Amino acid sequence: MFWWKVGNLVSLTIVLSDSLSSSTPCSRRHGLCTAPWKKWGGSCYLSTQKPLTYDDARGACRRLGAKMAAPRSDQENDFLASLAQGSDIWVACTDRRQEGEWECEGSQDGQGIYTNWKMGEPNNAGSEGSEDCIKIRRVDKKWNDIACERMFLAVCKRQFVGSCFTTNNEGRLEVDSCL
Ligand SMILES: [Ca+2]
Ligand SMILES: [Ca+2]
Repeated sequence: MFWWKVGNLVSLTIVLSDSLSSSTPCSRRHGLCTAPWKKWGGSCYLSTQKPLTYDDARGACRRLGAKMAAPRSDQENDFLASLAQGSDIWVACTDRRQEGEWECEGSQDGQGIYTNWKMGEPNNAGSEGSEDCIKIRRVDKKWNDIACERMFLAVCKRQFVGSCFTTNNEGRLEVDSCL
């Protein structure tokens, strides 16, 4: 029985190795998010353990091999809020470079970004003098621009450990899939 199992493992390994050189496009995207990272969409997400300033949160995510998350849809915005467990959280966008021109992690110049501003925001107000970073408000998941020196949780986002492979309708790996 033991050798039978090993034999199957070897043949599976061969199939996977063969597939590495395949250029077949993946029909479905799969991947692994190792605990405690949570899988959503095509990425893995993890909240910081404690509130941090905007820059410290960015650094914390980088040290994890990730980037601070900037949601690109209502669905992703809600998902980030759910990970923060009732806390306010940073959005990886800033208008430090040019007041009023928001640049987000992963966005490219000239492209529109997803936003979810609370009515009346962004207002660049606040007692600190300027508000050049963004938090998601825990009460309604809307955005407010706020001083970058404040401290909130952040959600880090990174790609799957594996990339993708193709499965059939029964969930079985297909021979011509790619990794
Ligand atoms: Ca500002
Ligand atoms: Ca504000």
